[in-house]
Amino acid sequence: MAISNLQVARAAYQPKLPKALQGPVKAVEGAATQSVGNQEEIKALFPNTYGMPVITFEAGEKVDLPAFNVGIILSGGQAPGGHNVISGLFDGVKSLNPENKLYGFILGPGGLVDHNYMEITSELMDQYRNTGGFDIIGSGRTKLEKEEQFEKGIEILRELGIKALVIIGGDDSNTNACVLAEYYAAKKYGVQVIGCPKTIDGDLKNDEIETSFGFDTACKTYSELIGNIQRDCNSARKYWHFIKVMGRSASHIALECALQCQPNICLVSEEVEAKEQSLDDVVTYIAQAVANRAADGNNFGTVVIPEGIIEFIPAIKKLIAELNEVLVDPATGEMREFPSKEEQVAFVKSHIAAENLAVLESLPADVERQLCLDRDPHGNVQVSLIETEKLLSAMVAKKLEAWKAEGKFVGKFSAQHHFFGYEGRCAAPSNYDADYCYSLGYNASRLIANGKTGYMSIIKNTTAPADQWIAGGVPITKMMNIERRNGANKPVIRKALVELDGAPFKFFAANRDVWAKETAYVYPGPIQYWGPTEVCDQPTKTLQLEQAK
Ligand code: FBP
Repeated sequence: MAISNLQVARAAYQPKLPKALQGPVKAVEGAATQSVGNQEEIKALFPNTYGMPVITFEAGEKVDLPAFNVGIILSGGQAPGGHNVISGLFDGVKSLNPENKLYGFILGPGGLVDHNYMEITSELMDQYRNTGGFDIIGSGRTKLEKEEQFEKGIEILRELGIKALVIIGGDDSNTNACVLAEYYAAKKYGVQVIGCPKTIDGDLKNDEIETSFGFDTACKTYSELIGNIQRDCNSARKYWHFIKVMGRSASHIALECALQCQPNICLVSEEVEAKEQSLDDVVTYIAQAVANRAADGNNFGTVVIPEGIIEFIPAIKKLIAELNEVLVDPATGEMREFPSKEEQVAFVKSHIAAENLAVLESLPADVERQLCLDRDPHGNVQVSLIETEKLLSAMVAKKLEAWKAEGKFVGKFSAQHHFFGYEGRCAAPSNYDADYCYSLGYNASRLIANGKTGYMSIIKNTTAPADQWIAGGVPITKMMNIERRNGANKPVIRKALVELDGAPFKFFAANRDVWAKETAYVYPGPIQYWGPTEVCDQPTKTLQLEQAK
């Protein structure tokens, strides 16, 4: 494989570990835990993995363990640092016993079910250290939820002598990891399941998980691009740039990019929902900012849009909830199948309430169609396929035309559109993600060695230098509640949305009016790997504001 000079130099980088993981560990157990909601139901569904304590690792005595093998799965969307979780796990497992082997299941959870795997050897691992992407074994979105899948899984796990399976994923994949852990524990199959918190969306976080890995690098990559656009925008002074950024539900990415770049406008879906804004309210807000800047002679600007915003506009959210019910066959609990997309749209339209149909038909044809079509395997609308940035800019243009006729707008409006998602998901991990991910993986080996199952690997205190980071594990059931999914009530990990009373949003809200009117752009530039620590090793603004004492 041909490799770049940067990759050669990065391969030599030794990621940092928390002090407790630099030698043998002992597990210190906290008090019994409870799920964040629906305690009785979650406890009944997870009798073997409910209520376990949070674990913290401290320096301990070396224990000699017999050799064992471990399996690893990358699940869902790519996130920078996935290879470092694997290298951390690889090094951790080998440090326990050099005879231990690590097997990767190919292309996500489907690899476990289909018995598609490869051994991760030291030669292979060395080619991927500190690189972006999930290409070492590939990822996939197959949902692990059925008994027959679990049984197919145990066949290959036994054949390969695998004692523990590590699943790297977001909230949906870790929910499945927990169901699998419970199933194998109930059946006394002797296979442990450990999760690792991944997603660029940043919405897998809570009291125990500070941030999901990949969020840091992805946001820095998008912020570099947004900063470059802002320079261009401020140089030519003739365009409004509508920039959609990934984040299927939560607006953490949009908010972090706004904190880094200070665009004229950043929409936050959670605020749109809380204020019960309509699509027209959102459009009016943007158009007003355009008009205000035009009045100062500034016919240019930037608008950052979270990709999930469409789902947070209350009328559309209600519509999607009904569409989700209608798309599922109640007899099987599975998505209905249709001979063609046209028939699917027609079926859906004839089965929803008149009020929701009116909302659906008020939307542009391509958005209408996307909302009626298939969900991803976890039941999510594929918002990355909806061109919200074009929808909003067209609506803003129309409003400004009307205002022009009324004499309320005296400028020019010309728009450019961008969607930043796939550009950042496989970026080479920042130093933060390189260290954080390696630590998460290494730590997972210690959870395995301590016999834990149904836990997620956690690393805390990450705004401090790495040797002060705290390593441990949190029972996945602690993060769960019951939510409606695919037409049924399901136990799921509660997604972390942007908190409107949290420090990151408050900081943004306190400054955004100035950023809207003035040209207060910040140009963060590319991620740096070598150089002053204030340039190379800073965590996200979100984390810094959340952890500011
Ligand atoms: P995960 O939650 O699996 O990490 O994926 C998140 C995400 O990157 C979203 O931001 C985006 O909407 C989605 O994946 C796109 O999915 P796909 O890669 O299947 O197009």
